[in-house]
Amino acid sequence: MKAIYNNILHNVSRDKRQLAVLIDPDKMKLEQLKMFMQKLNKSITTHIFVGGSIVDDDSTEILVKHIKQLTQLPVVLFPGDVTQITDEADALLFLSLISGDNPDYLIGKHIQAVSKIKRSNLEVIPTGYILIENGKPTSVERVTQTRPISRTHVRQVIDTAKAGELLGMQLIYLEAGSGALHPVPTEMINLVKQELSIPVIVGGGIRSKVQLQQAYAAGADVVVIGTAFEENDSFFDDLKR
Ligand code: 1GP
Repeated sequence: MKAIYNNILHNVSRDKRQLAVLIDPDKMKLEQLKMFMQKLNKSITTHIFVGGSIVDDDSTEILVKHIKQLTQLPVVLFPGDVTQITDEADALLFLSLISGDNPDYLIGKHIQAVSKIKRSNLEVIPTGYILIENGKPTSVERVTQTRPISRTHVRQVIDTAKAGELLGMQLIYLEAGSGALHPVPTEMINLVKQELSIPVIVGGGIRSKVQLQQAYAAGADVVVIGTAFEENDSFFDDLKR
């Protein structure tokens, strides 16, 4: 069953713009969740991503259970670590950090995750994860001990994304990092999109409706926003259905 991935493909084929709201279990308090989800449900959000760089052992599972009670939208894990994989979600972005050369994040963590995945009903979506320099260091960089690709090395980003597709990955995620100073450059999104036949996810540092629209116009199939909603959930009001 590939229901969630097939739905993403279907939306891409109809030019439907997709917005994933990223909820970090380390930052979201359960007391706030109900209000947050009410606003989210009235917005153009199509997916909920759950994950973070540093998360306590059980908090992802507890959070996902609560989210599932408050929405019909698909909940997709975007895990910073194996401990964040829970069967309560619908799908898992099985991320390989292909911009870096740390074997743990290219294949090592994945091997550790196998027994957990096999026991679950999660839809697994192999995803090439590419970190792009944004003007300041990010927690992904710190945790994974890898360097992002320079914003000016566009050819390297395109070829990395293409290599991911040729390896069989089903999504490419261009990541500027949570709270990025500068989002992924629109020209870079555009050139990567032209090269690929799989969907492109873009996230990091997108804080306004204008930036969101610019990312879509450049070719992003799914845009991920976390920090802007964490800081001010009235941003959902700008993005009503
Ligand atoms: C981070 O791409 C996501 O992994 C979202 O970034 O928190 O900056 O929106 P922001």
